[in-house]
Amino acid sequence: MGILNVTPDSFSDGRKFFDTRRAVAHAMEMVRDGADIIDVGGESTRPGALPVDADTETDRVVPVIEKIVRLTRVPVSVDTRKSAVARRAVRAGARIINDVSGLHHDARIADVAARSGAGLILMHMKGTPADMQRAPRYRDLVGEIRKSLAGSIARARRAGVPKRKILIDPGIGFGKSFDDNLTILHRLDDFLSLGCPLCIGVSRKAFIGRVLGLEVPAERVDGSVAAQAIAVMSGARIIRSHDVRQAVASARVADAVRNESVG
Ligand code: HH2
Repeated sequence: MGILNVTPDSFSDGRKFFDTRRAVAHAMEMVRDGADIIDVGGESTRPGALPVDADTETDRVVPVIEKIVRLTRVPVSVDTRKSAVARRAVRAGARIINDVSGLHHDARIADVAARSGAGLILMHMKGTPADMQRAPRYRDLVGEIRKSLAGSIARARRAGVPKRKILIDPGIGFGKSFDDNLTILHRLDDFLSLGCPLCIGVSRKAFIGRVLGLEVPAERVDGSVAAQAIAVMSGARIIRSHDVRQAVASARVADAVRNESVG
């Protein structure tokens, strides 16, 4: 899953694709690099980010989605917490809704997914982007995340989203300490028993910077590739990445090792 942030303030690529033409060109570059999904977002959810209203977010993502779906068959997902944005994005051609709040911000996202037949990624976040990195603490990290994701899955099912349309994501960097992120990666297979394909986003994130002593997100690509290989080896099915060419190579090698077959 290639990341396309149409925002002025995303932590790694803010401003870079804050222009429909450049955003679409980057989407097509990611398709050429092997992306199987393009994830379009119009609101940064980095720690401390300020929320964006639904109209502003819609105006950022809808023109980009409309253009991408005309140019490629590769499915588009919309990275949003808001049902109004999800509804417009799906109407524009998005086939997956990626909700980083796991239906905690706006539960009507599940209705949009149910009615449209879109896939639904339910991510775990403790708190909100504004406060999630203020000393997050867990008594049982993996157990609490699993329980919360099970609750999100149940909510989506009650709204009529079929289980086969639901994916889960433990939410690396969303209300987790650096060590928590490492534990989640180490124990990723503990989430497989929830019965939904696993999506994971480690790309250029701060915990990789901390391990390697790298302040600048764009310098964290090599470290991200290592974490992505570990994630695939542990059973992740979707890798959300800024650097698609590298992520595809690492995923293919890790997948071959996991299956003990060159395919
Ligand atoms: N991470 C980010 C945003 N959306 N969605 C899923 N499913 N999983 C993730 O780990 C995830 C996500 C944050 O990264 P990015 O989009 O690069 O930054 P920003 O939120 O600053 O736009």
